Amino acid sequence: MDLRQGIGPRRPGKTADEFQQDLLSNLFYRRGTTVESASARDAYETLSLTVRDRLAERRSRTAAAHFATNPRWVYYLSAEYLLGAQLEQNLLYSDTGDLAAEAVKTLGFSLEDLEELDIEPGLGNGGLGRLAACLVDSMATRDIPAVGYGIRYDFGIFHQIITEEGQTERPDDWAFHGNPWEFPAPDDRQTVGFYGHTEPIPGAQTRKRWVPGEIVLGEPSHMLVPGYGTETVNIVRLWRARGSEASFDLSRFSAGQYAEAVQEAVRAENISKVLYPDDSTELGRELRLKQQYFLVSCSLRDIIRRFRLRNEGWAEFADKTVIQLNDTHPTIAIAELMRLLVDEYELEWDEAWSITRRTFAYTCHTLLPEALETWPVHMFERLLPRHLEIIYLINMLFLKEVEARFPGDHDRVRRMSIIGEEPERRVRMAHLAVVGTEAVNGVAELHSKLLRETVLNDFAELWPAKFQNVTNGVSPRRFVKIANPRLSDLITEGLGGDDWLGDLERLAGLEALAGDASFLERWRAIKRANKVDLAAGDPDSLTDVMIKRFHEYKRQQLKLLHVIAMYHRIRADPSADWVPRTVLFAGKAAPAYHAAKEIIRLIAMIAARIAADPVVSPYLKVVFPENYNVTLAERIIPAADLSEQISLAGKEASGTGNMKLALNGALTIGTLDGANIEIRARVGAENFFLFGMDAYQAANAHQQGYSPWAYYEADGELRAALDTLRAGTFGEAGQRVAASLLGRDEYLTLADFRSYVESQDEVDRAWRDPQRWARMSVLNTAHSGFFSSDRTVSDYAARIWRVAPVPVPKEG
Ligand code: GL2
Repeated sequence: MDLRQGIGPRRPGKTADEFQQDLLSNLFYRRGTTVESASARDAYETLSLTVRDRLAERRSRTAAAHFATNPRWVYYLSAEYLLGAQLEQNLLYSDTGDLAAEAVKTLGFSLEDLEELDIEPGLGNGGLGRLAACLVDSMATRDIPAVGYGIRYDFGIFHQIITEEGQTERPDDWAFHGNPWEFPAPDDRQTVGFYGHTEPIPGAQTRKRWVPGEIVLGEPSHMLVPGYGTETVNIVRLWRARGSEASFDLSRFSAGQYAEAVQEAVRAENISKVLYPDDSTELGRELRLKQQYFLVSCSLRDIIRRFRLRNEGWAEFADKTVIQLNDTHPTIAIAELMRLLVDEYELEWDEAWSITRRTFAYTCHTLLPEALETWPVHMFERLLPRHLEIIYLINMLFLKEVEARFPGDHDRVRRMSIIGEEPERRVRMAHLAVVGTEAVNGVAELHSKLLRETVLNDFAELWPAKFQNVTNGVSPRRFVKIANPRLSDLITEGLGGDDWLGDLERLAGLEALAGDASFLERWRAIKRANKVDLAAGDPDSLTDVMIKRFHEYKRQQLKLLHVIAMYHRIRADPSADWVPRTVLFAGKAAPAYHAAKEIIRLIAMIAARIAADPVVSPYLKVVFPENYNVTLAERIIPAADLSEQISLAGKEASGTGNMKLALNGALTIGTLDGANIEIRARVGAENFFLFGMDAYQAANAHQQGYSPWAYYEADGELRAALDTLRAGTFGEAGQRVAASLLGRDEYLTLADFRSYVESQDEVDRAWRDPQRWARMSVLNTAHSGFFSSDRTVSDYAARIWRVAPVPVPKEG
């Protein structure tokens, strides 16, 4: 007999009265306060709980449906998640926005007041972390049983402050006031070992015993990830490191040695203390490797625990489990699963290896050689001695396979080895990731092609079928509906319904309206209103935005050279009919990346200089809103007219800001890099401002004796811009940037300058015809439906994960 029959929790109601009642109950019984004394924070927390309850009810039905189906699960392992603010999204996904707006009035607050207090968990650096957040959203939206695993960093990506001195960093204590969206799950705590040594087991061949020298606890909590327009609610499970009880030394404390008494616990907790704020390059620090193993070890044990709830034996493990590695950060999972299967569950090596290879898939997010993680063998050996032994064995067997396929090709064997020998012995995580997985994918067509042709070429020759492309995408809910409500309403009206939010290719229907003058007029008015809201500059000026991490390959320097050229042009002829522009930069630089911080300092200098210049400032304004994060992106993107995607071709794996901006009707000026190529192919070459060399030309330039000085000599406008920098007009930062450009100019900025400026002139011409611009803008939105992360997830599901949706039945 089912003991639960007929009983169950009271379900959250659907009416305004019920919502109101629940809000008050939560205020009294969970927050412990009263209407009279409720602060804004009390109201925020209470509202969040009330909304969360509605999602939790769906979560319970989701879990029941998943349990009954026993499907193949997708486990997404990622060191980063940039989830963005939660309240508005959860109101939308639970369809309680109107109820909430009414209900909170009785507490004396508006929804907008409370949204100000919402948390933004900044548990990621940039595109890679935001992609993870969009993918978990879309997995739920497409009813795919999935769990996202990550680390609950105490401090997320730093808070950026911009002054005339450039960027300074402050810690981001994102959950200082608590996080109402989070459920702690202390019962699912895991134990993780580090250091120590290995011992042979008498009679065993490959099995070994690992005796760790340090033990740390991983304590999980989860946040709910609802699907849009569906019943599914998945979770993101985040691990936080804790010392064990034994890590507190009571006798030392009693002896007054307070710091020593807690040092072991502090050491343990440091593992999840901070997100590493470097982007695309590795710091090479032991703590980071520790973080990676911590994430992997906790998550794999949790995955196995979940598997065993429903299955016996290992034969079906790979049929029930796919683990997607988000870049190389969690790649040590391949060695850890082998260790668990061989050492702890006593499987034969070959069987364990077959399971492991069929379980994992790997997404590569870069082409920059310096961003492909490697770890010194000596560090690995100290921290994870058993894993290194396992990697050696994997490597030995793998290299035998290579030798058998390419007899006598010693150079190939050396190139492909998981262990690099020069200049010091290092573990190449990308090689391990390719060897230990069933599928490897890049994140845009060009990126996947270049991976096969360059960095992973040897592997693609050995296993051509393993390599795939899955072009990135973004959530239309967060980046259109929530970020740009005005445009969303117009689109819904134009298309006669809001189905497009769950089926973004429907935006193509807007093409029919691109010739309708009154529609175009409303489209323009919305852009203008969004600019007024952003309040960054004159809403009638062309809002030209470059919003992304600061990295030399992304070439914020190139944009600055254009700004200086405009400055010179305006000064030379102040009475000409200039197109007024507001140039907006936003983004963070890794704290230790000096060249990138120099560029930020230079922007601050140029912005101040132009603002103080009465001749230039009517036409040109440079702004730099500080602390770029998901929330700020949601304000800037709807207001953008022009999207700067100007990386050197062959360097940006995909980009996702490019997609968000095009979806919101910004026109792109860009190179043939990353997903720009696919955007241009869809929106049409005539609605995209292309410039610069292609990836093949760029790859050969330095070899062919590229000389920045030749470009300096040949182009008067470029020379004048660089001379202004060299003269110190924009401070030492300007001098140093100029020196770098005239030194090696690694990212070929000067080579692309003329083509860029010509393309910008084309932008001005298009802008002078508002009707034409609006039409181009509509067509960008209309043809960007492909870039929904729902499509991305469907591609992964069909081609890599081979999983089917599991619909969750509606309530009762
Ligand atoms: C990145 C790439 O640089 C970026 O082009 C891509 O869009 C994202 C998501 O695939 O991944 N790789 C990387 O290490 N970071 C990125 O943003 N940080």
